Amino acid sequence: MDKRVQEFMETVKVRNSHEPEFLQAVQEVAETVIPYIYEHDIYAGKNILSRIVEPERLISFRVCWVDDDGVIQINRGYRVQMNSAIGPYKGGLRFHPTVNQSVLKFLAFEQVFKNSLTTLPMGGGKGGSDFDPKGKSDDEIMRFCHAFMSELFRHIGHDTDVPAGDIGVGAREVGYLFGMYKKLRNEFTGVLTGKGLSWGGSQIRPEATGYGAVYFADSMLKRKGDEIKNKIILISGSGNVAEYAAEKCIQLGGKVVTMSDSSGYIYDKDGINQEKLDFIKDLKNVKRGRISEYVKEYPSAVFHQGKTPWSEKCDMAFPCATQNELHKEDAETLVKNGCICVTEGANMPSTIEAVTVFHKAKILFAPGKASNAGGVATSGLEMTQNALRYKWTRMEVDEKLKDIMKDIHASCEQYGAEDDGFVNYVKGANIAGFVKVADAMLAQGVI
Ligand code: NDP
Ligand code: 2IT
Repeated sequence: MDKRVQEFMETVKVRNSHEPEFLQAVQEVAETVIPYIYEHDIYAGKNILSRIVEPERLISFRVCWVDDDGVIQINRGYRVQMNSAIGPYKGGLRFHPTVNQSVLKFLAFEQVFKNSLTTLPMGGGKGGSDFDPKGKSDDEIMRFCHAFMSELFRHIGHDTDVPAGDIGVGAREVGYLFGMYKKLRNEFTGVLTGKGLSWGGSQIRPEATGYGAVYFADSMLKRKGDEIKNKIILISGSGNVAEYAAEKCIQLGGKVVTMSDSSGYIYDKDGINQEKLDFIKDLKNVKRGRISEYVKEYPSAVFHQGKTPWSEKCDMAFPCATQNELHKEDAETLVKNGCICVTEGANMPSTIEAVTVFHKAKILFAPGKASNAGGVATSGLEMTQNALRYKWTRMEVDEKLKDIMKDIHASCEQYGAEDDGFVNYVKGANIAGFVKVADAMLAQGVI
């Protein structure tokens, strides 16, 4: 590791020693941004990155609610308001038992760079709870969401901080959260994104992260004169991002052979077509079932319990489940099996060692902060429509999303292209995201 990066990381480690995910996300950015800072005098002596790694505000609160058996449950809620240099804090809420301060700080940190890349005026934030939605009744979900918002409402607002969904938070949860916010504040504003279409939501927001990731992969392939048509594709996850990444791959003629959840993955040698994907959407979003049930409906498919899909042969891979789900050995297997393109739909699904393998092999690799930015970008478009009290058509929003993903790809190329024509998308995304935020911070002074 570069000595300057090492020194910087030592100081960050002292302050955040029990936060491995946060340290991982910071290291990945520091490795590319610190050399850039040293090459550009305007950042000298300003401690910009040291300021960016410190949240502007970190809120932690108790959430009490009563379950269906009348038992009082206690969870922990958080909101990390990381950086507001270029706009109000913006980022999702995650409900998952693994949520803690480290996970939310890593996500909020990534969000700062991602939101900067979208070209829209959004700062970075993230929040959530260690609440586990699995197995909870609809009433319990509602009571939890209402209890969570009964504290969060004090800290957010359409010009202050605008949350949205993430793992465990989809349209249903956003509805309950919005309802309580509206009641407590007595105002109908765009304080959350991912709302339903009839009450302020945007067309394409549910699809945007998955579609956007595929648009980004398409740009990477096109640059090399290639396309998604006929490619064999591995997808992990079967939630919001995975479902719509699969849908767009299918529409563009790709053959998606895997999807997964935390219990394992299904392999369908015939490919998951739109009809099979509709079955998965209904299974996961309406019936709230498990991906293993796919093989009962389609017996030619196989379920691999407790495994991730990366050992299957493919041309392209989209990790769309969670952080650190793709390790060094998985990356080596993917490369050995001929995979030419890995596009992150999830946030930080590949470990630092896995990314090094992709870079050494010089295959196309898109980090989540670039390739999954379509979701928050479309949230930004939802905020604009709410502010205008106006609605764009499905086609209009999709066109804007495509343009934004092309712009993000171009920014990555601008800062990440190497002499031999290879694009280091990690370097490109980090530096392009950093420059906009850092310049705004310099303009605003020491605050
Ligand atoms: P969902 O809750 O809709 O789906 C999550 C999926 O990932 C499920 O299939 C879930 O399986 C699986 N998963 C979750 N945790 C684990 C785990 N620890 N190990 C294995 N599988 C796991 O979430 P999203 O699709 O919204 O989010 C997926 C990823 O995409 C996350 O990294 C999120 O931060 C990122 N992202 C989301 C955006 C959005 O707009 N929603 C935008 C940008 C990024 P199971 O049901 O078994 O838990
Ligand atoms: O990680 C992410 O970018 C999200 N979960 C979406 C955030 C948003 O505000 O739409």
